[in-house]
Amino acid sequence: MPFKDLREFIDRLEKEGDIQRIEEEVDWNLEAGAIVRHSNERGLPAPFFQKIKGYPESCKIFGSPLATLRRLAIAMGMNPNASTRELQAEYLKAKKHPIKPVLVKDGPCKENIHTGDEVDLLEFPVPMVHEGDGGRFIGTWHLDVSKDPDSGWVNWGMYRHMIHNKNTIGIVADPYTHLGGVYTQKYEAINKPMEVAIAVGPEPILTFCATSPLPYGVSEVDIAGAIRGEPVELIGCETVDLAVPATSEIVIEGEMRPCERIDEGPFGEYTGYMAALRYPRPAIRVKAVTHRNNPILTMTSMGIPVTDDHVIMSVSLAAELYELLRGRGLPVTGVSAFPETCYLLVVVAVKVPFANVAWDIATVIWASRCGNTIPYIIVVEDDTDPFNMSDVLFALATKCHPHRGIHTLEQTSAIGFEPWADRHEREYLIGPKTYFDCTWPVDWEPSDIPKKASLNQIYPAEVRQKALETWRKYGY
Ligand SMILES: Cc1cc2nc3c(=O)[nH]c(=O)nc-3n(C[C@H](O)[C@H](O)[C@H](O)COP(=O)(O)O)c2cc1C
Ligand SMILES: [Mn+2]
Repeated sequence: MPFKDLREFIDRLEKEGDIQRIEEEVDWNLEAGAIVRHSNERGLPAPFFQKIKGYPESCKIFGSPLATLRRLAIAMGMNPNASTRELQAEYLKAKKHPIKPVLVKDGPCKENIHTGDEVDLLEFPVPMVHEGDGGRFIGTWHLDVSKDPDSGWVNWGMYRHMIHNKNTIGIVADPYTHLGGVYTQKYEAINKPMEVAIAVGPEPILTFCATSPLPYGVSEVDIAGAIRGEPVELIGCETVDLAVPATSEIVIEGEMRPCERIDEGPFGEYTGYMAALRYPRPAIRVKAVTHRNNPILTMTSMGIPVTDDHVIMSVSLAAELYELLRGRGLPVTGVSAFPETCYLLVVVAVKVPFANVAWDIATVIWASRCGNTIPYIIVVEDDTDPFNMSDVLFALATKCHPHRGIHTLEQTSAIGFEPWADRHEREYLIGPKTYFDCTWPVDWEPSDIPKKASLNQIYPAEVRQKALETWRKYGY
């Protein structure tokens, strides 16, 4: 049975012992962010703040819903101990059987409705997440709904929202994202505002799908339905022609005016640093806010691994790349994006079919919507388990030629968040990309390839068998 809403998910985590209720009063100003951060850095249960300084007891904050693989597995309705590879397989399976949402007339997100002058986003205990952030961020765990003006295609994504004032928020939807692309290339081109609806605190798997790098034209809500095994219930908005999950905790409706830019950021980011500049970025003028009684504001405290986005991308992004490469006929056997590498690095394992297959893999990834932001790719042979970091480091150190095995393209598109980027690169979103080829060259003689000195490869089967039996005799 899928979760009906965030609250049912919280109840389940409570049963699993994976929530820390915090009854003491906590300050929205940095303190909540610091506690969530601590839970991320130690892999601890998700903090659930019951009392926020200066706010009524009815307002609560829930931090890092999916910051561990275990919580993501639970959200997907899987065995809590499922592996990354298993979650990837489940995600890819669901994608084959999309389930369209249904529209309902009533839902808890309409329990309170504020429009026009009544809108005040600071009625919620919006956190100042990190010291040095450009402001308080109401959107660090939510989903954004928008529509293509030509085809009517509805897109979900997650793009951060900083508060400018009580009814204006920022949005960072990079040009390569669907919302960012549709806004600049379609709405601004015809000088029309773009409507946006933001659902804060929907059922967690909906947020997971919103952040998945699904291709253009695919509606994330259909994939969410597939993972749930039941359609998502949507409800129409009050002031925009969009629909949101009916059980969302808080819904923000508004529009992005063409060509409007307001200084936004900085913010502690998924790369583990506060690297991108404060910069004029698009904004959303809020027309209505609706919310449940006793609303739960969801938040993350982005930064060094492991946070929600690192866990999510180790499943969805890596699975998308796997499917993409397989779809191009490349005999890839696994793709991993270790949470520790902030999805700036992916590892691809392949049964080498021809010389320099690593080049094909890298170019397919870099030319794709979901892979153009990944500056590092490690290509290993299928005898290396791409999900085992020790195996990957061993392959990198022993099979990648320090000169011929490392290939760099100097001037490519970039995201401006890379901690190593200089000021010019950050401002113009330019940067290098590198792939590491950890495969034995196809043009080597078989006798030139060193034999691996492992138990499995360098001993005759009977000697290996005997060695194992000897150990077993000693009780190992
Ligand atoms: C917690 C979290 C925060 C994110 N914040 C942003 C953001 O501020 N800007 C952005 O462009 N992408 C952000 N992303 C990544 C996008 O959600 C992701 O690229 C998604 O695929 C975008 O949807 P789209 O492909 O439909 O455009 C974030 C992801 C997560 C998990
Ligand atoms: Mn999309």
